Amino acid sequence: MCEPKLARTTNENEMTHTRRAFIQSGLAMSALSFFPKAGSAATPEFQVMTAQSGAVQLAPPDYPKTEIWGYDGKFPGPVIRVRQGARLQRRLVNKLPQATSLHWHGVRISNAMDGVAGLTQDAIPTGETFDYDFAVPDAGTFWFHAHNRSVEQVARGLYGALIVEEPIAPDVDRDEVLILDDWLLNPETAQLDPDFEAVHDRSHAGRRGNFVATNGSFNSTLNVSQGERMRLRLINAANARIFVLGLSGLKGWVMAFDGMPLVTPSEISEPIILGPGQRADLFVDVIADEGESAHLVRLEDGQGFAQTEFRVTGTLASAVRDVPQVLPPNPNMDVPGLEQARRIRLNMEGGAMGNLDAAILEGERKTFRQLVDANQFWAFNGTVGMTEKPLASLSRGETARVEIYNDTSFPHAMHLHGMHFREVLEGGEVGPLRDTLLMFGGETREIAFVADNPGKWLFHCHMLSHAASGMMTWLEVA
Ligand SMILES: [Cu+2]
Repeated sequence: MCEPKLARTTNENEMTHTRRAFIQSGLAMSALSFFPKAGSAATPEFQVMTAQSGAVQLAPPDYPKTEIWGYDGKFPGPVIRVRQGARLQRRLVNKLPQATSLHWHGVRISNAMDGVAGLTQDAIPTGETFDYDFAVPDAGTFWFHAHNRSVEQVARGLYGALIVEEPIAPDVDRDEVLILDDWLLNPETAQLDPDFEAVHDRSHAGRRGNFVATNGSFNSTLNVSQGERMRLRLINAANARIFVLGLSGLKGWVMAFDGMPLVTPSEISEPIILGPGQRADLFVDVIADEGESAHLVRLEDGQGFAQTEFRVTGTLASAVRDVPQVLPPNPNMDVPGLEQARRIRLNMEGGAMGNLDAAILEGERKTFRQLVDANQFWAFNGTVGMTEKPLASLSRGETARVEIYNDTSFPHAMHLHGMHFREVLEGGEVGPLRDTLLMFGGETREIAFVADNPGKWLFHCHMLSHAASGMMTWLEVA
């Protein structure tokens, strides 16, 4: 696909949220709270969000618009910003031609609001609504996306960023949400490839796009000043693409992964790898000179591509700034009790070039050849897809350790709903608190978490073609 210059489109995602604007909006909100609206104790009025089709100019202007599905028909979807601890209420109206549901990825939410069709709620039929209503316990970068026929609905654009603000705004000059995605577009028509169940995608690395974008823009560009400190909220919303990212003209620190602050900011000296569903919060200082450009660089096949360009059009401060203060921790970030923890084993099997000879599909043993005929390719512990019984039934408050063996030839991004986990590293150390673990072929890794959130929690590969063809299980906490 050719790449002529496309004028930068403005959208909600590219709005600058300065420290001053944030403080002002905070003041306005606290002033308002002295004057409650009459009748506010009555049935809450949910803000409506409508899942519907739309058309956006994704490809360069000489191509037609791309038909998408989006929240309120838009892409990128709305950026929802709320304060930590706030209650979030949205009435989802389904105007899609198929049933849907809405998952709040990474939010340690009550189970009934988790939005997993078939596990925590029924899919919302066309023309119907569902009220999502929950408190947001953690500050950080989260996102929301469809969770029924995800492999199609997320690929069509049904997602958006959920930003939960810390009580005291961190010391940055601006705050930018950068949603990274790839689209599989027909190079003639710029329309989405409608084969969401392609055998090759399901059996190999998932549905990968030929058109990579940030916030829906293939030439995402922001004007910045030298010396500016930006918070970049990176969200990998792709069905299967692993983003490997570097910086040029920027000095940066990773402040948080998957919404959860790191204990110490880690200066970025090597590429940041984000699997599908994963997020990273970076603080970056613009060090490129005025008149030059800095970049968020996508590294691929030994080459660098501009994922987002930062044009340096002014100078804010020439002095080098101090290492940023850590972000305040969220509640309940510890994972104690590793020694006595319940041990669970998860073998990931299948796929092309794999070792799976046979597995259980819908209660019956099938050969790999029979699985292929059913367009199913992956198994967890010898079973394809969801089972009647959970992978484990945990007591509330219990610590669990899951040892995961990726006995396949492909990477997988394992996402646990409802609770974050820490990786158990060699020597008993633990890694950062996360909700999605990217695992490469042949690896054995172990995660640990406190089962403190009751309910039925999905545990699946976030490469959505893999989830649709076998890589899904669940845990019960009671
Ligand atoms: Cu996978």
